Amino acid sequence: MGKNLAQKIISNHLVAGTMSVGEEIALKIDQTLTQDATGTMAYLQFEAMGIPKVKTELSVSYVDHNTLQSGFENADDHRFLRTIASKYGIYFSRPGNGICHQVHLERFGQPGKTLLGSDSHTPTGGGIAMLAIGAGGLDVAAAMAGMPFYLNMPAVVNIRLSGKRQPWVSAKDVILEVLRRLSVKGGVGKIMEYSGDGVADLSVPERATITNMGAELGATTSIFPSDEHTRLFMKSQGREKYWIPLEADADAEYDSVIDIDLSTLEPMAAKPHSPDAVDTIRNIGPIKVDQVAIGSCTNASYTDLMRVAAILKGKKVHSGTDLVISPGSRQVLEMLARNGALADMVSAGARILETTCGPCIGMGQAPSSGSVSVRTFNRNFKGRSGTADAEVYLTGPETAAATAIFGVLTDPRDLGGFIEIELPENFITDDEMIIAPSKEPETVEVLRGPNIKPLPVRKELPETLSGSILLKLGDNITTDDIMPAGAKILPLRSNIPAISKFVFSNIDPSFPERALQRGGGFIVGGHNYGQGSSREHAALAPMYLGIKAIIAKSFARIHRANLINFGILPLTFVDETDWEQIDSGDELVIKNAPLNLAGDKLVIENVTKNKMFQVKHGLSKRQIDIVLSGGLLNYIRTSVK
Ligand code: MIC
Ligand code: SF4
Repeated sequence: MGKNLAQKIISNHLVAGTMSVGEEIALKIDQTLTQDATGTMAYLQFEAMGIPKVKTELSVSYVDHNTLQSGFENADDHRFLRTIASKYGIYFSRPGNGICHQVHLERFGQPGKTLLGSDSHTPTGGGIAMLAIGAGGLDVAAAMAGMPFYLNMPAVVNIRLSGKRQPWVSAKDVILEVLRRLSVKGGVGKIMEYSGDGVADLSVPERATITNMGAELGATTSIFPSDEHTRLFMKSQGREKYWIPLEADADAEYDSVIDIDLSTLEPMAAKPHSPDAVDTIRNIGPIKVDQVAIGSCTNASYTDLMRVAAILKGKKVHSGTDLVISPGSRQVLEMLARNGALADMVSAGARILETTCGPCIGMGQAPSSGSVSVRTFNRNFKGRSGTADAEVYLTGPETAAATAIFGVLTDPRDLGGFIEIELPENFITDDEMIIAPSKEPETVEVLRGPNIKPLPVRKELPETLSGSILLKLGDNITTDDIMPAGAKILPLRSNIPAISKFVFSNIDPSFPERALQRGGGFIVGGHNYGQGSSREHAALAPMYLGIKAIIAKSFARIHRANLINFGILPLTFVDETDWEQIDSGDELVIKNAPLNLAGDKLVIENVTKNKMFQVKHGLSKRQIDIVLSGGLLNYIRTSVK
């Protein structure tokens, strides 16, 4: 039997396990990427592993998230990242060079390789047939140290594309259609593999929009074949020598199939406050829009912004609407500057921002109170924009540009004749803003600012786990709920004692103090605990506060892995009705925890209620050893060297 594309790359990188769905497998990782908001921790962790140089083929450290320098913290982090990269064999993409996923696609990605990134949108690389996966920073640090990446073998879903899109229908509409059909949980434990005649209708940047936003399905990753489009893209980046053709075998099998006829799609938007609340622009209607933001790792490629510039050319942004544009990379911005498209944007009244994440992660450009913001981004969770009562819609760049001109949500088909944009034959490929690692690493001093605090490390798992339930929560708690982001809190990503003061700050501001006073304890959650971003601070900061276990109905993939990595037990109820029987403040005891982990169930005594209940841990032997050691870092230090 033939293999599908995902199986081909997985089998080429398989270090342990077999490719049966759900089984734990280990993959060799060829390349890693980090961004600054998760990178400082990842490199502190790598440093603590005591390995002199990264063992990957390529590791790149990007600065793109924390670029508002309203205090010394972010600038200090940039300096730390630059020096530690130089010392340990890592390439450093300077602030201003662009958003990690965009730059990696342009300058480093290679079809057929594995990429592990400390950011949930790492699957962008699937646009050029990489197996690109998002993970917590510690998993990325372990990969840099040469260890394989462990995950459960995902099911592979074949999304068969047929036909051609109508004029003004964008790649964003394709992924919005997938989200509409499958929902934000529809991709959990799955790889979305695109195939069919319709693939030829999509350029590489368009494919990257689709694989990028596959993260919003909860998918492990998404991938397109490597074909003539891929070759031309690699060639235009001066990297044709890394191109290989790659596609599924003709007789490949898939776990399931979804058919999409591209010719039936029309311009769409995800409505507030979820990327799967999708409807057509026509159905939503011409609602008044106060702000339009174009950019992010989803929709800020050269072709995206060229089309935006062409729409804006000779027009003015509506008097009641603000337009902000953040190009995805310095390459994109320089191309636009040199060919005049940037002038068309500026002349139309667009506010041009840095080539960073910017408004997407709440680093500036928060909308006004109660207003409507149309964004070309990938997430519209409530409050993520920085304004709790803003209504954020996610659209393609054409809809966003048309909306900026008319001041109301506008279907780009109303603009008239379609504007064709060709990929240039050659991009400007100047990598001077990417600093190669030092040839004399022993001479490099790692510079740490006062906000960069040593990494807290947990002790071995004790015999008895006891404490009170500090917080009881319902379903779908996001990592933004656990460890909020935004311009105020993000600068503390390298300072766990300081950032831990904000754990659950939007839900229960007294949580951190209570946890510290009581010497830690337990958290109770509902289904899908920890959905959203890959930020490991949502595990690391609770660990610092002494959290011993999370008892929930179910967990999101990356967050569960992060909890294990930091020695926090992720436990699920055997009988979900027990959730109702326990309350905040109840005293719990788990006796003989290390010994009992050998079985698949643990007994928890609720001392307050004088009752017992059972929980499962679902940990593999390797994960049990990690938890027993007090986390992955201790495990690596003691067992791998
Ligand atoms: C995001 O889009 O939420 C982020 C910021 O890129 C996160 C990473 C982080 O929290 O640092 C992600 O998606 O992983
Ligand atoms: Fe940056 Fe937004 Fe992309 Fe996250 S989703 S990497 S914050 S642009």
